[in-house]
Amino acid sequence: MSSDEMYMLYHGLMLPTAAHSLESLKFAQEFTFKDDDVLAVVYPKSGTAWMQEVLPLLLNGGDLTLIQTIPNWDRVPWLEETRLELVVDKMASPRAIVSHFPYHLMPPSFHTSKAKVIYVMRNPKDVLVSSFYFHQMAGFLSDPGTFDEFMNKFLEGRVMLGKWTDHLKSWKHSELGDRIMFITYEEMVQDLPAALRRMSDFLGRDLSEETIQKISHHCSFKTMKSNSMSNFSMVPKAYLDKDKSAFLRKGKHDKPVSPHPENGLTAAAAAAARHRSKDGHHYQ
Ligand code: PPS
Repeated sequence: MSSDEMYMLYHGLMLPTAAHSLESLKFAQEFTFKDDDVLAVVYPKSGTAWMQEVLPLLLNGGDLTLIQTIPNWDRVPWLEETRLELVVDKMASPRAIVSHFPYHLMPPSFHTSKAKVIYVMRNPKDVLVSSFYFHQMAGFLSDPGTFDEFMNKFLEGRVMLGKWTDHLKSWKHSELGDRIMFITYEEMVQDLPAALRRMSDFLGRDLSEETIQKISHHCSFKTMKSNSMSNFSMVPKAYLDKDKSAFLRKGKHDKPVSPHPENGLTAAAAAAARHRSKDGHHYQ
């Protein structure tokens, strides 16, 4: 596939054609949100797969059935991607859905529903590094080039789903009020049980400490890495080449960063520069 064929432009955003089509985008625009749906919005490489593990467990009292029997892309599908149309009729309520979309691309029914939103932010330096490795392993994404080249593309927003800052700013929307909760990837890494408690409170779930600990165990990096329904091991090598990188690669963070978009971007550039060795080939 040539790099021209790898992406489509949708409202100015680059989307990989491997997972998006005109039909899937139309389906997303016509999608009917229900009041008890839960939407996790995550800029790419910021914890989407993690939320695909967390949400079914939080919404089902720690029941492991979904995470052990259904691949993450079908158990918590992306709003904008092709799988949603194929699985939506089989999804039991309360449904969990993920999206990489900015706020202004949400369908009309999202605005009239009471569906709750959890927005996951990650230190953009780590997003950049994670994305760089992901572009090396993903046969359906363009070659990232050198780290410097990729960093420039990332900072200018010439990457899938556009600029990190634009994405975050779009969701800092006053219309959302208390329908939205912001959480950081770093918070989840530092104290997952506390992050799970905060999310379960937001979602109105009354979970015992035992259940929180159970969910935390099943959502740990180590457990997810060995769950074939969550580690992308079923994806053919032509799409994700695990010899080049793992999907669950490091699962760490550098240090907490201010969620303020401008601060975050400056931190991204500075920290990325720190992590480049002199030959430009050794990254975190
Ligand atoms: S994607 O392709 O946009 O859907 O990627 P996404 O799932 O958003 O992000 C992938 C990164 O999330 C890390 N991850 C985790 N970190 C810690 N704990 C758990 N349980 C976990 N699950 C996923 C994953 O390792 C990727 O980060 P990096 O830094 O590359 O390891």
